[in-house]
Amino acid sequence: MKMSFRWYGETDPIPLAYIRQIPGMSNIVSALHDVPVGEVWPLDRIQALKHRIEAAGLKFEVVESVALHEDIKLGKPGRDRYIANYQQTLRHLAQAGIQVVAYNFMPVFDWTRTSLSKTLEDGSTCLSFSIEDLEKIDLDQGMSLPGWDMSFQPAQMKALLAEYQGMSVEQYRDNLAYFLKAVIPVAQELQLKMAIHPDDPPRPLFGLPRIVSNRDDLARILKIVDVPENGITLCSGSLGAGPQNNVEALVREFGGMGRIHFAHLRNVKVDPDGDFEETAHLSACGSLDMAAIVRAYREVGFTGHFRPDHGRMIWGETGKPGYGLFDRALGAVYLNGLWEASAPR
Ligand SMILES: [Mn+2]
Repeated sequence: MKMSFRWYGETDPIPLAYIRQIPGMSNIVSALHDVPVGEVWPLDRIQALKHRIEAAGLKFEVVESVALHEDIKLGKPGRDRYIANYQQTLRHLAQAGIQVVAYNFMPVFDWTRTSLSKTLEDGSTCLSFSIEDLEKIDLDQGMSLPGWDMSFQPAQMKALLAEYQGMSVEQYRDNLAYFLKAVIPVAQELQLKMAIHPDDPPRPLFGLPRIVSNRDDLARILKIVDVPENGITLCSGSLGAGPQNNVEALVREFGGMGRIHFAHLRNVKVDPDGDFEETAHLSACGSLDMAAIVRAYREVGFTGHFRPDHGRMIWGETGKPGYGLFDRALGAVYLNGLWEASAPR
């Protein structure tokens, strides 16, 4: 297991030097956040980012994310050009020594929350999701959350949502299959591992199709192109927010197949109705048994990257919600402890 930390590049308020001081931290997960979605990532810029990270004493082996242009998700004629660009980006990433590429296939919205600063009992704040609040969101006003791979103006979003009108789950699955059949062979050639991130949260939103929300969805996706390079970013917090999902069992099943290429680890406190809040990583703070999940990774022989996922805001820190230094650092240390304790004696 290699411990990693997401860093948003030069605009991230957290210095790499601080990340380097987290015990056991070896890797940075990042992306070229300023390249418009759908365009090719220039090789020299990927290399510059890598050198910057390496100069801080860290490694850059995992990219999160290379976002997909909506034309690919919608199955529009323009998708072939964007898929060709995607393939070229993968070639550049492989040339720069990247090993894993995370991406998602959520329509329009990346991860969705209804609050970015819900106050917990201890005075810290966290990201949270409430169905009641979701129903109050007026999409005509547009919507954007910090940390999304893309953002939309209200008019743009309205047009995009209209394009998804009537898109069935089956059609949407076909669009993912079309993408995978074009991209996975290239990844194979390059020895790059593709890792799809589950829907966050794993439930229907705004009537849009959702196809990466549970065990059967993941199994179906792996079968579309049944090679090791077609894999998963197993996000405990995303999948764990769905009462239908047993994260430990998912780690054992898909990790046992060697198909989990990247592990996001965080805890969530989930209500039976599907509302949830993101808690500290500790098992006692949320609904997930983090020790059992980490032990499952250990027992399936996981050799990929862990990263502490979203953290709370604590100790007066300000910054990108979910992506502060302090709580994610505590998460990394805790996860390292669980990993160490799960070693065979
Ligand atoms: Mn995640």
